[in-house]
Amino acid sequence: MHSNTKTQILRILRKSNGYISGQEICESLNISRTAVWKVMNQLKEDGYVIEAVPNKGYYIKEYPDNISAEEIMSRMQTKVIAKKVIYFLEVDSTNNQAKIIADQADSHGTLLISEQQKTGRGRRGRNWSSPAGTGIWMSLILKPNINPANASMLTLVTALAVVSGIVEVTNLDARIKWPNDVVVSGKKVCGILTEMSSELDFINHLVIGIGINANNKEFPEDIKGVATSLSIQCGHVISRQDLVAEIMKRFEEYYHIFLQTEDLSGLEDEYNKILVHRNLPIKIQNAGETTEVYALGIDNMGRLLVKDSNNEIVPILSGEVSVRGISGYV
Ligand code: BTX
Repeated sequence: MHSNTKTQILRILRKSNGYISGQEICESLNISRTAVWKVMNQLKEDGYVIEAVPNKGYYIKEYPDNISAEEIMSRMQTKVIAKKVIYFLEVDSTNNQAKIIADQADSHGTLLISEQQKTGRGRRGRNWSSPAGTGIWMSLILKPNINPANASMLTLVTALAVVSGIVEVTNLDARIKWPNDVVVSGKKVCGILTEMSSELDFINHLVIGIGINANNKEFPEDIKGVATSLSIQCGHVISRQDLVAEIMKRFEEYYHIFLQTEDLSGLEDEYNKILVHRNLPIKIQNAGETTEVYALGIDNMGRLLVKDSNNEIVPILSGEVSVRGISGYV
């Protein structure tokens, strides 16, 4: 059975308000009754609770906690982003897998997602804890026709999409720790790792890796102090499917706005509203030196504008420094 059929049937079932007959599904997809019946059986095996009532048809009563390619694709109403989804039960790193297929002609917008990463990576060789069945470990392939020098701003665009998605799905007060950590209650719920293959003036591809602690109940000793999950913060399990779909939808909107100017002119206000350090004193660490400054907000190039002890406004480039609140991680 082609996975497209499964995606289409899921989409039809989700859209129909109540029961939909096998006949209607056959007609709208131009497939046989047997094909529909086969997909229904597969869906049941995947954990969907489907009611089949004679003369009425099919109805999905319960959705499993499933982030399969078909489940995510059947939810997407985007034009390009995450129209194609590749799902893994286990992988080294979704960023690694994305890089392997990124040079294929039609890979732009493809989303790779895994239940577990064996060697999930953070920035600069750091480790990203990615246990099975709890989080959202995913990578998006993009091939933007922009100046490579502007590509790092897409990490900020992604952080904005993640926060908007989290707020929509959970109502939590999620914020951005510049440039690209997403925090709730002062602890990290999401990290973003953007990797690029480019020539001086041309981007071959970008891979944006997004790791979200969705339903983690606990964390390894070494990150307990800085990490939290959305479910810990909400007090209930959250739907990973809803969150992935919402983030991809937001990302497509923001990406479009970014491309119009190739900078953050159209997004900086929204970003600054959810910046955790805005108008607060912070410490910046650069090459072993720590300075206390006052964070103002980002500019249209994604630089953090800070006021130094001489009351001068200085732009800070991401990658250059590590930002810390006066008392700890945030
Ligand atoms: P980062 O370098 O900002 O953060 C890494 C640091 O965060 C680690 O050194 C550790 O202290 C802490 N940490 C590790 N795991 C977690 C966690 N689950 N929650 C909170 N804090 C943690 C951030 O790098 C970029 C992370 C990107 C992860 C995605 S997942 C999909 C894709 N594939 C992949 O290998 N990486 C990306």
